[in-house]
Amino acid sequence: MSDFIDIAPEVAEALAAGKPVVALESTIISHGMPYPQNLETAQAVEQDVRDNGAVPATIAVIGGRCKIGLSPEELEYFAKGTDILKLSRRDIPYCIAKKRDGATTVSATMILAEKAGIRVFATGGIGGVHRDLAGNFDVSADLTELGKTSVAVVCAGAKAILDIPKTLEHLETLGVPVIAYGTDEFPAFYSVESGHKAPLRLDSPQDLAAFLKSKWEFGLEGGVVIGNPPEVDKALAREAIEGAIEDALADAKEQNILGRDVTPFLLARVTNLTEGKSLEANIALVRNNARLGAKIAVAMAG
Ligand code: PSU
Ligand code: MN
Repeated sequence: MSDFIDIAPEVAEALAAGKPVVALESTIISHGMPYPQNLETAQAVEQDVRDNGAVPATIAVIGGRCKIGLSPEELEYFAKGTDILKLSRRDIPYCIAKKRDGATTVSATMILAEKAGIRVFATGGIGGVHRDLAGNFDVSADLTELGKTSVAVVCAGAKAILDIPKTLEHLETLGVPVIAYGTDEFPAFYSVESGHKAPLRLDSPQDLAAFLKSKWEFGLEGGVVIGNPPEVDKALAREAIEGAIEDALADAKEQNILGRDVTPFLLARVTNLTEGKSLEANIALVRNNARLGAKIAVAMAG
């Protein structure tokens, strides 16, 4: 294993024994949710993975060391941190060289999961093509990573703040399979429906596991997006959230928020505008994805 990576003992043992492991990201904790909800969510998500038969491996960089699996103390340290870098692929070497703390986004988590031998990763929603693409040229590094790194990302679709059809088009160009789980529609993060059909549909963790094995055993490298709709009673109606999203986007433009700051700004602003309702939905969907991720990892190990 690489000199830059520390694998937690429990994770290393599970991997060596071919037991199911699910990777979890850390940007959700440091930049996606406020304290203390971020810590409570990170702990609950790990428990959800365990309850469904897999070992959780939360991924982050601490003091320049890439950690696959965090101790309870490390998780708490991370959730309380105020000087944590947000890492996509481009930022990893800086964080290592400067011995900084860094939270891994979907792209960075996929890279580290693949290096550790973890194939299934659960998160909230992937990044994608931002709205007003012509005005800002903002396309998440998550998409490029999905095009080349062989990890399945279980998510509630792409974040609702994005341009969903353009995100789906870009994933098609990159050769990334996008599968809706148990539904025809690509989910829209807070909401069950996006108004856009997913290119593929599968209905069981076993079918998803068979799909992943076929892709990778055939030598087709790259990621897979598994769009898991949020639970109906915990999801928000699209019409209910769209107003808050549009207001948050207008605020970001007015305050000239750019680059890596855009997504954390929008998520926090939407939470504010919905008086916490969007945060509640976000927590529920991350947990829902962790449960499905564990079931897929179990099916792959079987
Ligand atoms: N899912 C959530 N909350 C988040 C994210 C995902 O529920 O904060 C993070 C992921 O780390 C994802 C990132 O990679 O948002 C996208 O950031 P950007 O748009 O800057 O690429
Ligand atoms: Mn961006």
